[in-house]
Amino acid sequence: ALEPTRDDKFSFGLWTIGWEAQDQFGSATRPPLDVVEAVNRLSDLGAYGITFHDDDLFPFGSFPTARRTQIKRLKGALESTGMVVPMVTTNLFSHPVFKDGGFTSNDRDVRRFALRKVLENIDLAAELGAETFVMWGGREGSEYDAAKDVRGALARYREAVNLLAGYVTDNGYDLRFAIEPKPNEPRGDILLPTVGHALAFIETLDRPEMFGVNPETGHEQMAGLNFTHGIAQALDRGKLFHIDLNGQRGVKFDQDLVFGHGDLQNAFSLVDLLENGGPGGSQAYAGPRHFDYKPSRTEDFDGVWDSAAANMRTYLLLKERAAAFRADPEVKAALAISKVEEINVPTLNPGEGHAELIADTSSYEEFDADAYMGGKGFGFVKLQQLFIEHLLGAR
Ligand code: 3MF
Ligand code: MG
Ligand code: MG
Ligand code: MG
Repeated sequence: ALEPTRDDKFSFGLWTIGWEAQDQFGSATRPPLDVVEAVNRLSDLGAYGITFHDDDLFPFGSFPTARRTQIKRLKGALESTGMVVPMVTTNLFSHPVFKDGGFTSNDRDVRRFALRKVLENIDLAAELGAETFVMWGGREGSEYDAAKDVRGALARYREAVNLLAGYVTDNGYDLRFAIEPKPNEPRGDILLPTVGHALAFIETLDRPEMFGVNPETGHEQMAGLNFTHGIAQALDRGKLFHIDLNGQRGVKFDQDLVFGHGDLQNAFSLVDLLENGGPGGSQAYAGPRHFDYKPSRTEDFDGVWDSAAANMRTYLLLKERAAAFRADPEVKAALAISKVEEINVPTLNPGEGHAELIADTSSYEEFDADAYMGGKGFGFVKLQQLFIEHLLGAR
């Protein structure tokens, strides 16, 4: 069960394993990776999908013939391996033209160019049978408050994505959009910084049903937020369209470590939620388990493939541990003492409104709040210790 199979739906960005490892302070430490090699190696490791930005496949500004050549090579590799492209995304952040953003650049000409680049890429996503179109607005933001009219920028963001949804609808494409929040980096502050911000924005769109989120582990954790909580809130709204799994250790730059190599406890609760958080303990999320990580700059190509395999193995280990946690009678007893399931019992009786609640003197007048002083505790720490022991493989 620790051997990845296609059914596990593991996918990787071409930009992850293909990262040449140039960073703010140093040049590349690895040569480029060809897309055909990437598909073949990932397939051998047990992944089912590969994703990419337009510019990962063919350089910015490529002529149509060069584009077609690369698309053909990718398609050939997909055919020979059985790999799929579940998601496509657009690079609106690398080229100098996007230095102040794409959809929300102060420069209107840039905004129109960005829209055209995305429209072209949507055609490619549809051609390859992708289900999800991710939008990470890494350059949509600012460093200086006076330099960006945030309300105007949000209006332009809305205008842009409304146009894109209309394009998908008019062309009859079977494609949904997933907005990827991030609080900062590369901009000082990025618009739609967290899952919650993105969910609120989606409700303001013309076709909100076509939009969900693509949360990334490290992006929420960079803001000191609980990734599992963010995912749970997205699931609550039926908005978890896609996910970027990786590792992050605390509030600092976007580390993009292997999944589980950051906050391991949060990774465990996340896998438990995805795998067992549906109705009656069923799977809560059926989409790709997509890794958006960076093989560390210290690694050679063996290290790249070891790290790719590590993402999947860690996920499967945590899935196995989560199943054991859920099956343990002691855990079940601890969950009952902690009243974890009682949160699913509505607070009001069937048909009860405020008048009936006020009429129920047992809820207030006769309720003994003081009994909670020194009274029974919730036993959360004992439950947490069981969680840790299962995570450690000690039970
Ligand atoms: C940056 C990211 C992005 C997005 C990608 C997919 C380059 O921190 O996470 O990766 O995931 O653009 O939309
Ligand atoms: Mg990221
Ligand atoms: Mg990241
Ligand atoms: Mg990402």
